[in-house]
Amino acid sequence: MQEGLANNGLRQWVNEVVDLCRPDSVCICDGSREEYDRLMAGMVERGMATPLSQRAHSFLFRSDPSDVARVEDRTFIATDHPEQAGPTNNWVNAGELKHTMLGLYTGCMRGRTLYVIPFSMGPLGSPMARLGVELTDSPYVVCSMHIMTRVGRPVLAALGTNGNFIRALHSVGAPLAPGEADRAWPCAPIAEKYISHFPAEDLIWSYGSGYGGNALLGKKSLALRIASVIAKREGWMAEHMLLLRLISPQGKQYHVAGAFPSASGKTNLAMLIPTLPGWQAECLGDDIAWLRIGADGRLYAINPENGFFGVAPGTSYQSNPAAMDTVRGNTIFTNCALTDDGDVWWEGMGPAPSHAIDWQGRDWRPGSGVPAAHPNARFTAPAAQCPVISPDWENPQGVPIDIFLFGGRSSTVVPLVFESVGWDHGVFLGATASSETTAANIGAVGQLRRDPFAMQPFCGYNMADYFQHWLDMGDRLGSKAPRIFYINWFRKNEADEWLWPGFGDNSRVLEWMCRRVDGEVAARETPIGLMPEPGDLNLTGLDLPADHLAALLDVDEPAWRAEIPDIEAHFARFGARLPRRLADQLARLKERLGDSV
Ligand code: OXD
Ligand code: MN
Repeated sequence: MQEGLANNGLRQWVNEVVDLCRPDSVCICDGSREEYDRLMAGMVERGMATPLSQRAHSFLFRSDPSDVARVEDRTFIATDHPEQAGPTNNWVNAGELKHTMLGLYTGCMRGRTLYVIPFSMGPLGSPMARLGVELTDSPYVVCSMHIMTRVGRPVLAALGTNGNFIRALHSVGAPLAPGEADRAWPCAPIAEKYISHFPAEDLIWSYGSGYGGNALLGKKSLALRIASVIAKREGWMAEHMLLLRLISPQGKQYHVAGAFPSASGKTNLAMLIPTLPGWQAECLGDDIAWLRIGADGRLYAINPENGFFGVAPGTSYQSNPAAMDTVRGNTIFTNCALTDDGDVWWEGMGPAPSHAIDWQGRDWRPGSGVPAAHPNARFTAPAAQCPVISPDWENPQGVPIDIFLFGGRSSTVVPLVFESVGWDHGVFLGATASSETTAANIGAVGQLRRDPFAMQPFCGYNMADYFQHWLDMGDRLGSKAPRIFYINWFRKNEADEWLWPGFGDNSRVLEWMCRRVDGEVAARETPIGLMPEPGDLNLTGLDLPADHLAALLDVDEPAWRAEIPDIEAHFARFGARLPRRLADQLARLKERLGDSV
């Protein structure tokens, strides 16, 4: 009996889970540094974590090779009827899935400790924050949740005796027989992994994986899948978006919320260091935004997270100096390579070491033909350590959004930037966004897929109803709605070279958007939307070949016409549930492209 827990609902739930999962002991997490240090020391002692001598208070973990990324195929939205989950989700009947998972959970924590992690998504006390409790048998999850959310005693205090919270149950799915030695990364085989969501009960059940996106249940499961359902019900928005503040040379602030698919440069853009003289940027969040309409009718956003769970490969002092400084200490690294002098290394970080231990614990040398770090290797680091974090990143009221960005990785067709002609057109751009797939999910990499609003893996209900929710929010926001832009930093030419330098130079494109918001610059009307004239982008100090600029701002009409059947097929998946206003937008695009309707 968990008598130490004052919250009645929590005490009862923990008792039920103890009866089901049969852990050897229960630990109620207080969120203290002492707790973090104790759990880490235990993991080091058991050979699960390696302390890094070159980074203060930092540790390297190597996962099981089957447990390196989110598993979309094993991620479920469980409801009574398939239409509630819609065609973009894996639907399972809620009752049947519970039956299967109860079987798996029975006795699954034998030989382990059950940790009770009370956590808050959003700054405690913010009207937009939500409380949750994760029950897990993984100390790696506890330490990661310390970084990624606000955990422990203050949350228990906020829960009081009868406060509500979202329930999130997690097990690595690897019970230990008496005397059996643990593995460095316990988990269940792929076919037994279940990342399950029961939106009718605001309930999350995750089994068999220790990987962040599957196991840190405050993040994708709560703050996106379950929160998206709550947000629809309550009239706000839970989005897969970075949050960024831009400050002009005159000191004017603009707030940007941007939706991009996993591993497509969101963290780099969130920590942008502008190359445009006089401009500054501050990071407010790199992955998730919760947005609601404020008393003044504008849309306000908070970042519900407390840390960054970023993709390490490709991160360098050139691509993202702020991220590199963020991870200098107090960081958990997963599936990076270990250098001989006790540091981490990954592809794209800088010169390769002459020898390292790769992410699978094997000797590695440059030229060995395999990457030293897994392509989805991650760092988990406190947001407060980011040198460009905004002083307002924990503002309980959030920040007012001026600009929405959608985009993806497209090496062809999609130009550098275009603006929607209005809200409905903007929703159409979000709804038809596409991108090349990355290593953030287990599956094929580099294949083009529609990823509406970058929410394909994260929308907890029928995506057609989610589109309608966007339209409804626009109706409520009216003239105070943010402007919507579509961007693509990833365009290549025939020689497979990037056309746009990206990173800090992306500030040049953002500056054009700020001038559009202020009504300072006209835009060229094209069939796909409003675009800058080449001379409208401030390219001072940038050596961009004229043919690159021309290609970046070109609308290849035949190529866009060729996209239409794919958009039609994408929309057809939603049948009669697709909002009429989006079908109208498609008809107008066809008209503008000179295609018969
Ligand atoms: C992430 C993801 O980890 O989107 O943020 O996969
Ligand atoms: Mn993400």
